Parts: sequence; C-alpha cells; structure tokens
Amino acid sequence: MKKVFTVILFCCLTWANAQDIPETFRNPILPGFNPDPSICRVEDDYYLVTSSFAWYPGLPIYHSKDLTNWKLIGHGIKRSDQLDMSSVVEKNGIWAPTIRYHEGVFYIITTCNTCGGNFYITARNPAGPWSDPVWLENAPGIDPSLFWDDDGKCYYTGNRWDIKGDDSWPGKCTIWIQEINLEKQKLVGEPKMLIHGHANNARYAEAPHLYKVKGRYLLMIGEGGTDESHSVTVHHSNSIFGPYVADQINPVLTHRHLGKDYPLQAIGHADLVQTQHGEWWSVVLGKRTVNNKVPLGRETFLCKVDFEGETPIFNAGYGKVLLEQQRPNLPWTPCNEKKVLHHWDKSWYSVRAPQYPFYNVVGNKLEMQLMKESVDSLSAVPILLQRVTDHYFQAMTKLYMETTLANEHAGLILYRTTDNYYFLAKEKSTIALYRKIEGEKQLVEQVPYDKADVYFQLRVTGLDIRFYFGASETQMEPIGKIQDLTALADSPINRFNGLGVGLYASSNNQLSKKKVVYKEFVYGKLKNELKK
Ligand code: 6LW
Repeated sequence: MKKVFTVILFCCLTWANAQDIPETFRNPILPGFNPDPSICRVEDDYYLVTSSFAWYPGLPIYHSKDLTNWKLIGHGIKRSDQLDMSSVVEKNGIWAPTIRYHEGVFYIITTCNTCGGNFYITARNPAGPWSDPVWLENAPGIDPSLFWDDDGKCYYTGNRWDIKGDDSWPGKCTIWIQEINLEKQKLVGEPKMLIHGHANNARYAEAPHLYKVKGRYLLMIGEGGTDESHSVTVHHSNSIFGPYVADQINPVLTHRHLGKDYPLQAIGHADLVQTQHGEWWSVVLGKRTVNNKVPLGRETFLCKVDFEGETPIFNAGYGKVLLEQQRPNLPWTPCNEKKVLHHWDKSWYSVRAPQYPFYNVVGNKLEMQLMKESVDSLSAVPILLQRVTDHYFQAMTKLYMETTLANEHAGLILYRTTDNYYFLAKEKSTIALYRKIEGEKQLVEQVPYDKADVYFQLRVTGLDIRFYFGASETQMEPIGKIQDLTALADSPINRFNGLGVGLYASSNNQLSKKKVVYKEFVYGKLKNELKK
C-alpha cells in the first residue's frame, strides 16, 4: 500500500513539475538597458555580458543554465580604481564587450570609449573578482573580440572607423585582425584589414566575432549602425587572415526591411553559442517600440540558429527575432529571484563610479548621504538606479528627510542622462517636480509640504508618466500634468544607454552632513492601461 502511494505521489509531482515547465520562452531575455550582448558556454553553464556605458558597476555578467532564465552574478568593473570614467557622457564609457573562456580563464575584452580605449580583464570565477584592465596599445577602433584557433594562438578582431582618405561610400569602416599574445599582454605581428561589410555600400561594419564552424572561419559582424538599419552579416574563409567571402544570404538577420512600424527594430550585433547538445543559438540586440519610440533603450534577445551548409539561418521559417518561441533543449532552470518588497539587496547603479561610499543599508532602510555632486554635472553622481524593464510600470519610495536648507533635496528620479531626466524632490518645505529635457531644466510644479516623511510614486503607461506624492500610501495626489517619456526615449541625444529609475539626493555644490532615509523602494510591472 505504502509503495503504491509513493508511486502515485511521485507521478503527481512529476506531472505537476511538467505542467510548470513552459515549452516556449519570451523575448527579450534581458529586458531594459542591456545592449551589445556577448555569450559563452562552459560545459552546461552560459555566461552573458552587456554594455554598461557610464553606469557603475560596469559590465553586468549574467548566468544561465537554459539560455532563457538569466541571473545577474557580478560585474567586470566593480572597483572605482579599475577605470577613470570622470566626465564621461552617458553615451560613452563601456562599449560592446565580448566574453570568452579559455583554459580555465574568463576574458572580457571591451572599449572604454573616451576613457582609455581597448582593454581586457580576466577572472577565474565569472562572478569575480575581475582583474584590473590590461590596456592594449595600437588597437584603434571599437568592438574588440577574441578568438582562439586550434593551434592555441589567440586573435583580436575589432572595428576601425578611422580609415581616413577613403570615403568611397558613407559610413565605410573596416574589420581588422591581429594576433594577441596574452602572456605578453599585447598585440603582436601585423594587423590585417579583413572586410568593410558585405556590400559596397555597407555602413558601420562593427561588432566582429570570429568562429570556426565545420573547419572554416566564420566572421560574423554588425552592419548598418545600431538603429533602424542594423543587421547581421557573415563572411567565410579558409584562412584566418582571409580572404573572407560574404555569404550569399546576407544579411542573415535584420529587421530593416520590415518598416518603421514593426514593433521590434534595430536587430543586430549578434554573438553565437553552441549548446552542449549541439544546438546553435544567438544573442542579439534589438529595440522594442511604443508608438515608434524606444523608451527603454537596446535590449537582449535570443534566436535559434540552424546551419544550412555554412550559413547560419536565424529562426528558420521566420527570418526574424520572435517575441515568443520554442525553448532551447536545455533543462528549465528558473533563477528563483526573490520578489522582495525592499529592493536594497538588488544591484544598484550609479553613474561614473563615485569614489567614496555614499549609502548604507541599515536594517531594511537605505541611508543616503547628501553629496555636493549633482545630477546636472558630469561628476560621479550619487544616484542609485535600477534598469527599467517594462513599458508599463510603477516605482514607489517612502523617504524621510528634514532640512532647513534650500540647496538640499532628495527623491525619486527617472533618469536617462545628465541632460534628460524627471526628478520628484522633497525640499525644505515643498515637494517639487523637475523636468530636464535636452539640457533645459524646468520646475513643473511645486507645492507646500511640511512633514519629514513622504511617499513618492511614478507610474509609466507607454509614453505617459504620472507623478504622485502623499503623506501615506492611501493619500497620494498627483503633481504636475501627465509628462512625456519621449523626452527620455532614444534620439540623437539619448543614444546607446537605457532608462533607469531610482533614488537621488544632493546638496548641490555645498558640503552637507545630511542623510536621507529611504524606507522602501518598490518597482513593479503595471497591467497595460488605456491612456488616461
Ligand atoms: C557598439 C556597436 C554598436 O560599440 O553600438 O550595435 C555601439 N552596435 O557595436 C555602442 O553600443
């Protein structure tokens, strides 16, 4: 009897588990500010890194067992002395990393744009600690990648846009290669120019990654620039130094022919990975649109790849990135991220690596020192941001701050750059909503308020933002009219990075001993709401 019961229980559990395991996954696999993805596999573990620009800590590293559930496990740049990002504008800083594993060591090679050039870091544990940067001399351009050949030699590939005197077509760039000696930590031998892209009008050949598939070299690159003309092309050669011949099927992946109203734009900048079972998949960046705007920036998507001959076919039968598709043939491994009310144990980002600790978690509260640095300068900003990952979301905080000084304020911020943000502030005896758009700061509304505790909330529904404040959660009232998220969406000014929401406090160029106590911070998805 006992045995029968055990068998029934086992069957029920297995059935219940099978019910929980989805057959499909949803894209993006890494929503929000996660551009230029690069991926590698070590046995049955997958690691992924994305660009971080001026956000700090930089180079977020994610881990997965099934390619669809990803957990943030560390950062490549986590010590403020690893890089000097002072004065770096938000569209510069860390660009387009590549992650690779070779003989027990993880490598991330990347560019600090306007802050030092190309460098790599290493670690035995991908969660860190990572080494200090090894800066590469005579490595012009961006988007470096590493490839180890069968003989153990390692090669650097990258983009060069400084091919002066050659303006045979607009946006002409070069992909180049050179051997790299990792013991001597430098490029050796001669650099060789490989390709300019797949066609004689190919713009912005960049993001090269080299692979060996079926005994031939496969050079995959991004073309068209990272906006609506973005694409992925491949090129083949028998020899590592070329000549590389463009695949007939190029571009092997793009959405540029789908028109500007297609809700998934700018697909490009891909990296390939082969599973332990032999399946091929690709990570790639893309932009989800809301009324043709891109509020969240570039995100990471996953695509199935099947090789037909030597050509990688992306999502065979569809030829585009899908928002939902069949899962990889890998054991479903959700990360069990705690749905916490207090988000203090999540990863927070500041901008340009503050050189000193400015906040402390005390019990379930976060205390933030008011620093003289302000969000309006290109300094290391005392701000704590989370990625915005949804088009419909709310963020709420409860804070305590008393001040008699007009220069001190603290609150809730929706932030894209120094020149583009919304800030709901608690001040001396007022609550104020500020809006800074293209560098012009305006006071939207200011109302009297004399308590030390206040709840702040913002609700984003598509491109509309509403701000609220109140002495309790049940007494919230709106401040300002409906605001437009378009001001923080992708544009010629807001480029490359993404949207953050979080906490900010400053004493605006004056020294202060004041602390603000944040008692709560909640970020949550909202159900799609009709425009109010
Ligand atoms: C990156 C380039 C790109 O270096 O955008 O989409 C640039 N591709 O490869 C900045 O992320």
